[in-house]
Amino acid sequence: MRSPHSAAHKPGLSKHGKTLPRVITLGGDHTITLPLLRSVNKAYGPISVVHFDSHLDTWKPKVFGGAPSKQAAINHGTYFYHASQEGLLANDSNIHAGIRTTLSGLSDYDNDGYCGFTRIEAREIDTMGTAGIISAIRKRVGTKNPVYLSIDIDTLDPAFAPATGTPETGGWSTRELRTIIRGLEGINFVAADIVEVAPAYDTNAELTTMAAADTLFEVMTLMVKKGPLTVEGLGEGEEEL
Ligand SMILES: [Mn+2]
Repeated sequence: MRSPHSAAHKPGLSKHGKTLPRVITLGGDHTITLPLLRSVNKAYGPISVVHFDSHLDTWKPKVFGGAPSKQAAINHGTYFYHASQEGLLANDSNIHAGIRTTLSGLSDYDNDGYCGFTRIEAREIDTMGTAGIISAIRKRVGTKNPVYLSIDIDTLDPAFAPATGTPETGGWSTRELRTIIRGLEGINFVAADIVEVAPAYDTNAELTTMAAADTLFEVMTLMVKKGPLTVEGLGEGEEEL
């Protein structure tokens, strides 16, 4: 019988030098990214994150939710703060895209910077265009290092993805998000998630789940086109910064 195709015997990108399979997670509450990053950390060490979201998700527990208990301090607006505190994020090589959240104050952006992130705001698509956004993300994470991709469906405008817990107006269209993700070809995405989809709140036409499924298609296509995460492929197509 033919054994399943695998590149596990080849030298890979992980810190133990193995070629590991990628993991894609679908949800649900964005807090799940914290345990996922902890697992990814065991395999790769500190990792760069490309984060599509309308919110920062780096809030300190006292700012977001009031942290009434130790357990409640970890939630879908604070998990990146905890990830940063736990040393899971690579220094200064993480980026948010699609941001348009209400802020508690300018200190939110300062704190976000301390967690190692820069930001592309949703409205910047009007001046930078999708090409400018793609270029900024590529420059930030490069094509050499392992990268984690986290996509909150609320990156999309509620017109395209209404079924989510914390919708924000003024977001990108499904076409724009798909174009931007397509532009990230060649980046070493070792794992990804697509989260905050709440099918029970969707329209009869199932707009949100359709957008999430097609976003997943784009992410999987990036990974398939890139091929296994072996060391041989490393460095090819590296851009000048
Ligand atoms: Mn989020």
